[in-house]
Amino acid sequence: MYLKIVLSCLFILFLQHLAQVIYHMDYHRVVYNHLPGPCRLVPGVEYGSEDMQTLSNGLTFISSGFLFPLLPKSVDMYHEEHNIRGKILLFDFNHPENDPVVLKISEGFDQDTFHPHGISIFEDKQSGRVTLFVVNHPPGFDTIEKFEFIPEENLLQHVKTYIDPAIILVNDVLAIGENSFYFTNYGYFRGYWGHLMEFILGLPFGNIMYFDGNDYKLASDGLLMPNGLALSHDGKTVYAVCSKTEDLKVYRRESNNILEFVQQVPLYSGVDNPTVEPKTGNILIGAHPVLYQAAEHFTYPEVSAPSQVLYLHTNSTNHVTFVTELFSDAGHTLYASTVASMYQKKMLIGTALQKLMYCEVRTL
Ligand SMILES: *[C@@H]1O[C@H](CO)[C@@H](O)[C@H](O)[C@H]1NC(C)=O
Ligand SMILES: CC(=O)N[C@H]1CO[C@H](CO)[C@@H](O)[C@@H]1O
Repeated sequence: MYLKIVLSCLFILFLQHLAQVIYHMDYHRVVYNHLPGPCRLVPGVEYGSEDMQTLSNGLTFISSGFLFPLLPKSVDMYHEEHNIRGKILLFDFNHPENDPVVLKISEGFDQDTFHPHGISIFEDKQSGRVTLFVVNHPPGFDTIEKFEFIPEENLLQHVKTYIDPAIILVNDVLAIGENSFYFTNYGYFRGYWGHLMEFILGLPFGNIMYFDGNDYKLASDGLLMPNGLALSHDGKTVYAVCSKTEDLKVYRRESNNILEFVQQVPLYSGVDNPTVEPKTGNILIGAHPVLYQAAEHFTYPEVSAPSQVLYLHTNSTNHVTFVTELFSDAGHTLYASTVASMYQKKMLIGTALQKLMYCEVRTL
């Protein structure tokens, strides 16, 4: 009798969880199209523009050639078939008619195993020096690479590779100084099945770590698939996007760089990578509004999936006050947007495995 009750309860719990997982896949969602102004695809970018960041002068660094340990073999094959190489592109918002330039990388750095993912830039206001941190997924383990940008030669001078047991399954990096950064560990398991278990059971094994130049320390933990990171202009607030819980979390940086949770902004969409707009401090997020289509796209990159860009208005204390949908594409032109960056009412929208779009923003 008791056994029956316990078993029924477990069964009901299981059903409830299953319903949640199915709901999360967005089979019920419909996406319509709208643009913020004239938009066009940027020539020359066919195989990914996964993460990007715009400097105060409008120069924008874009990572391309994304490959993630958790992606299925079919994506490796897609890479091989199209001879996709990891690279960093440079786009100039002051001359949007010019196509992005592929930055050269200094000799000695292994470009064959370069699979860039999240990127972040530290701009030294005094010296003007630009330091670029890039999450890399060479076979078997993750690293964070540090480069110095040499503008006269369009060159990235490789400076250092960070390898550590704390760098587990990294998604994004957030530069704080020339030698310090935050980064997200997306989860604990690097294998397909381990990760599937984390996803289905909702195990919060993700975290945000801080590196101070010498040591790695935990800045925030118990997170469900923390993804992209961004920093407010005053440097006091860190924004983190969690894909699984479909929200943006706002954290205050304590003096010891531990992150104190401040606000949770539910977004009800498969949100991906945030960027902060140089002038206003408002946040742009690329998102996957329909998860089951995104999942199919991340298995077979030629299959379309909808795109969405959300614009989060912030107030002077870096709280999010309201959200505008800037761009929506049911999957006709741009497949599976992951990130967007804006500069003086012009916007770039990136994708993990496909094209790059440029828009003029006239609706804000
Ligand atoms: C910003 O918004 C938050 C949340 O709505 C609010 O608590 C805070 O007081 C606001 N700050 C200012 C300066 O208005
Ligand atoms: C830097 C970063 O957070 N990248 C994320 C952006 O989008 C892709 C595609 O879904 C994610 O897998 C990345 O983790």
